[in-house]
Amino acid sequence: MNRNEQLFAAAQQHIPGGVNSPVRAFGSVGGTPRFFKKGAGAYVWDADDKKYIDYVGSWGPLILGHAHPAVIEAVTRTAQNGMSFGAPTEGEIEIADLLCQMLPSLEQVRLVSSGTEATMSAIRLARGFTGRDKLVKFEGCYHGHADSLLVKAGSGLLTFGNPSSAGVPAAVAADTIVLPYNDVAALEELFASQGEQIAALIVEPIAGNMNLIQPSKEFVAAMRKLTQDHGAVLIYDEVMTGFRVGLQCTQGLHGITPDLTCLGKVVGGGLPLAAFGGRADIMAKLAPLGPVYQAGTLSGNPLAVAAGLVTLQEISQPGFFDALSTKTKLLADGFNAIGQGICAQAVGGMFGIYCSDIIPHSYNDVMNSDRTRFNAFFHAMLDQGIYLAPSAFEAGFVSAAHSTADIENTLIAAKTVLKQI
Ligand code: KE4
Repeated sequence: MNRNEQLFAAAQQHIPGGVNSPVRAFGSVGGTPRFFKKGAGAYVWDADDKKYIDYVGSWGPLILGHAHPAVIEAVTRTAQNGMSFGAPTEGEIEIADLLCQMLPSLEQVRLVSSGTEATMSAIRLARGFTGRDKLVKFEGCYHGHADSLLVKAGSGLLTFGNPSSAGVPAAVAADTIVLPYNDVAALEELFASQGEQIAALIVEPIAGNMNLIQPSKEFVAAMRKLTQDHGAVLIYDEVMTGFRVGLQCTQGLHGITPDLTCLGKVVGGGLPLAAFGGRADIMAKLAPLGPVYQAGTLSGNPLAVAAGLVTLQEISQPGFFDALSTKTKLLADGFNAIGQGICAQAVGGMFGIYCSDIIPHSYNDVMNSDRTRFNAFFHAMLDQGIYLAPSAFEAGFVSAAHSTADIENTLIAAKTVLKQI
């Protein structure tokens, strides 16, 4: 047994499936998950000292790359003065002001510790604000693991073929209405019949949890118009796309002002920090001001705030996203040039690779991709020292630390393996 195999066996002794988040378990691609012991820039090293070019980046947060010196310095310096107070700190004001300055739709923002907390809280807030119960989500979208969202969800649920989780009471699931992503007619029909009962529509404005799927312009416009017309809250779940696809997130690309936005991943720079925010009149319903309760022991944690502040400042530097987008597009274009049953697309610093002849536009398109070929491709690339997301239903991420040479070496590896599998 190599070290990864030894550790995986040991991990399963007291950790269910040997992992603390299911998608890490290599369940759909098979084989032994890699236990990483070091990350630096674009690279990670596993327990057997094998080096990889990393295109997962902790599932999106590490837009600067692993162990960025400025992030490490800020976290280390902050830790010298204490880890957590359970009381307000100045840093929380600084990052709240910065987020509201960077994202015009944010009039107020509340910090939490995970994307799940952000979406769960935003939905409760929308229900409290409207006095309604119904929630609209889309098949294949994943918004974290709060009960009302584990209905036909993406990410690990889709990866393991059980899009609706056990343990969610039927009464809870009954208030969640699931529609096909990019289906304008279905959206119009629903709002025509139930619009006045709908508290909120939550969407991944660019989907990344059924692999990367882009919305049509019509779909984007319909979501905003229909929620506006019927008094429902439009929640943009930008936990993955926030400050990943561009400096003003997907809402900036779409020219849409959502009522609430959920953020995570990049905003914490690799530490547990997420956020939800938006219209002041809605946020005013939150405790301690209003009747909607939401809380967290480590919310606004000083170390996570320090990591997030440095990350947001670094990505705000002139040219950051031009350089990141150029490298990510170089990767996608390179995969498309290779062909061999693979195609790809890029948006800002995220990309999708599909074992398909077409770029998917819907959940069904993704489900028709060749998962067997993807799994073979994943392992062949792993052997070549390229770490892709261990699922055909996940997006990939490039960091500022990836060099053009890294991208070119990745494409050389892909060209080699695609001839062999
Ligand atoms: P967390 O609770 O995992 O911080 O965030 C949940 C979440 C919410 N919304 C979107 C759009 C998300 O992508 C996520 C989490 N993404 C997955 C990867 N696709 C996290 C990885 C994992 O589950 O281990």
